[in-house]
Amino acid sequence: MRIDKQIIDKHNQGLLAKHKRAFEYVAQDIGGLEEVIEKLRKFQVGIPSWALGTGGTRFGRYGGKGEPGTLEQKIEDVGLLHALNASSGLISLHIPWDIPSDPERIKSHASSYGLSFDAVNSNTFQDQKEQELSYKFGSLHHVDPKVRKQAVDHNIEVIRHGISLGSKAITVWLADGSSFPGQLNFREAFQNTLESLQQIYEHLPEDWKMFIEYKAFEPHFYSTTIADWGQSLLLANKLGPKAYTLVDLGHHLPNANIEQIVSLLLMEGKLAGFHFNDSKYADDDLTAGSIKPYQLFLIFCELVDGMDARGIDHATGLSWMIDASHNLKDPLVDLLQSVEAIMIAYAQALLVDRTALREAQQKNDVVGAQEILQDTFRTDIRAVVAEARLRDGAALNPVALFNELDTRTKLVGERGSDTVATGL
Ligand code: AFD
Ligand code: MN
Ligand code: MN
Repeated sequence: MRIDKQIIDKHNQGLLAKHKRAFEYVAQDIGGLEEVIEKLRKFQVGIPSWALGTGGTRFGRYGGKGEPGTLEQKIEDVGLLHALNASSGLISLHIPWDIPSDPERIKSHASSYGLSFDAVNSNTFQDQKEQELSYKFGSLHHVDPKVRKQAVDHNIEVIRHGISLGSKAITVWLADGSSFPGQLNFREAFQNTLESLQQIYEHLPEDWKMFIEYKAFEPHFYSTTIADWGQSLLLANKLGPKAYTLVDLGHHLPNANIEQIVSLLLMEGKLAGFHFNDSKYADDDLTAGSIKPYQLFLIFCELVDGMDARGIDHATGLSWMIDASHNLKDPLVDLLQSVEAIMIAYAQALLVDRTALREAQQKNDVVGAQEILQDTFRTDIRAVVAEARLRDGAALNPVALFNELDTRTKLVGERGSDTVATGL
């Protein structure tokens, strides 16, 4: 389903007067908005192919309707998001759920929607039908070298698929861990993982990166072999300059200070980027910014500060992906909400007076520093984010237009109501 430009223009015409009032109201007190808007227009969020369908929990799944059942349809859905918000220009594939049978055709299908391919994701957390050896007791950390080799070969295959689509990174998330004391020798598990990752690393093209994603717990509940940023960074440093640490916001123990982790990984030049989502308790994979928007803002404050300190291009220097899975809302609406929350946090972080903040810090002016951040966070700059969309011919209110067009009904009309997207 493609959205015609004149439909978007008509939607915007109806909202333009109100938008202009809101934008002028913000502009009267805040300078530098043109620079912020240009940065917002360049900033693209990677959409995970596995979030385009209704997710489930271990207690079941309530299937959605008109969901994408093929890679082509997943690309069409991300293209729809991108037409609405001009900020979803990347799709992150998961192999083997998204095998591109004809890469050239898939690439041109994606580019017809203005999309390119973000990191590809390997999967050694599930046994596939034709798989010879099981990952029940792990993959890259497995005690059996034959299982490790099978998992290494899968990751090399994923890199090959990524190369065929123009991707430049592979994300390795391992479910490897243990659920009982004594089950694993921790050092052996770490060493096996490192040696396996080294074998994969050797197959990375020169201009590729490996993102090593950590997760505190789940699916194992006593230990995870890459459980925190320290273990991921240790591996990344041992592997070499193409290996980085990927921060999934839901992968920390409750109340972890993620913005501090982000700041230090940036300092080390080892931050890969993010899997954005939100959570209350664990890897809840909820809409970004829906539970802890202040945390998301503080993370972006560290990002802007750290990227500028290292001269990293905000749009292309790191990988900005969503990783969420939904079972209550329309997945496409939820993704529109997530992208909006990310763009707002980024825009607000760009508007923090960092000179004044530094002065307050140097004077131990706790209240002054706090007020600088809270003041920016409490300033409604949604009109600035909307202005960036408007200038790119996208919708002033993407969710409203998605609903006005009765998009899901149209997708059911095109696909039937029983398609179920593969994925988590
Ligand atoms: C699950 C894992 C992890 C991974 C994602 C896609 O927790 O976040 O990145 O699946 O493989 O959410
Ligand atoms: Mn993730
Ligand atoms: Mn996760």
